[in-house]
Amino acid sequence: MSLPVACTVAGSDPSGGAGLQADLKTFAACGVYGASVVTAVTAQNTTGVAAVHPIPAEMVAAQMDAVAGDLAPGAWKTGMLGDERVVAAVAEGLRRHRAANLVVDPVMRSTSGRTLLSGPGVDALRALLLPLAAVVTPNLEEAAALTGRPVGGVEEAREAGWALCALGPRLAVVTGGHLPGARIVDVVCDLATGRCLELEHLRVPGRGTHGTGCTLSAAVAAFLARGTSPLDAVTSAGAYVQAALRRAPGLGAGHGPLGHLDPEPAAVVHAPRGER
Ligand code: PXL
Repeated sequence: MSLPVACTVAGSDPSGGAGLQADLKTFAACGVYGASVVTAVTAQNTTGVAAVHPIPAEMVAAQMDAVAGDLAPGAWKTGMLGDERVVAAVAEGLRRHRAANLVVDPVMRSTSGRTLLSGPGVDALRALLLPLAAVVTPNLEEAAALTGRPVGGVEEAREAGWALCALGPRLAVVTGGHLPGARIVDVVCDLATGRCLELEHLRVPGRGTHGTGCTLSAAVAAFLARGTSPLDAVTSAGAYVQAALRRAPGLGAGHGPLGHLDPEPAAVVHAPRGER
C-alpha cells in the first residue's frame, strides 16, 4: 500500500492557522502525504491580515504541473485563489492533469474581513471550478455569493446546497458555524442520493477558530485521497475538525489556530556523550 497523496492550492498564512499551512497539517493528521501549491503570500496572524502578495497565474500553473507530473495526487483542494486569472489557471491545470476528487473551498474573505477573492474571481470560480468539483464547502456568506440569493438559515442553506450541486459537485457542504447559537448545523446535500443531511455539533467554546473552513475542506480531500466515499469523507472531516477545535492551543491575541495534530511530540534522542 503506498501513501495516499493530496495537494492543496491555497494561500500562505505565516501564522500557521489557516491557508496551506493548516491544510498540510490536516493532511498529515489524516494520514495523507501533503503537497502544496502557493497562490498568494499573506502577511497575517491571529488578529488579522496585514498584506497580500499574489503569485502570478503562470507560476501557480507551473507549481501544479510540478506536483501533478511527479506525485499524482489522489485528491486536490482549492482555498484562497485571489482573482479570476488564478482561478482560470487552476481550473486549466486540474483539467490538464485529469484531477479527481477535487474539494473546492470557495474562500472569499478572511475572518477579519479582508477580501481574498475578487468579484470576477467569484464568477470564474462558479463557471470554471465548480464543474470540476466533487465537493464544495462554502460558509453561509460564500453560498449566498455563489448562488446570488440570501442564505441566512438551514432552509436557505439547503436550497443553496442544491443550487451549487446543479453546477457540478456531487456534494455541497454549507457550514453554519457563523450563525449564533450553541448548536451548529452543517447542511450536506448529496446529489448521488438526492438526500440532504443535517450534521449537528455542539459549538466548541473559545476563540481558537481561525482556519476552520480550510481545515474542514482539507480533511475532506485527505479522506477522499484515502479512498473514503464522499459522504463518509465529509462526516469524517467534520469529526476531525471537532477534535481539532477541542485541542486548540490558545495561541495568539486574536482568533487562534486549531490543534491540528495530536500534541504528542517526537521523542528527543540525545547526541553521544562528549559531543554535548
Ligand atoms: O480561512 C480562510 C483563509 C484561507 N486562506 C488564507 C487565509 C484565510 C483567512 O485568513 O488567509 C491564506
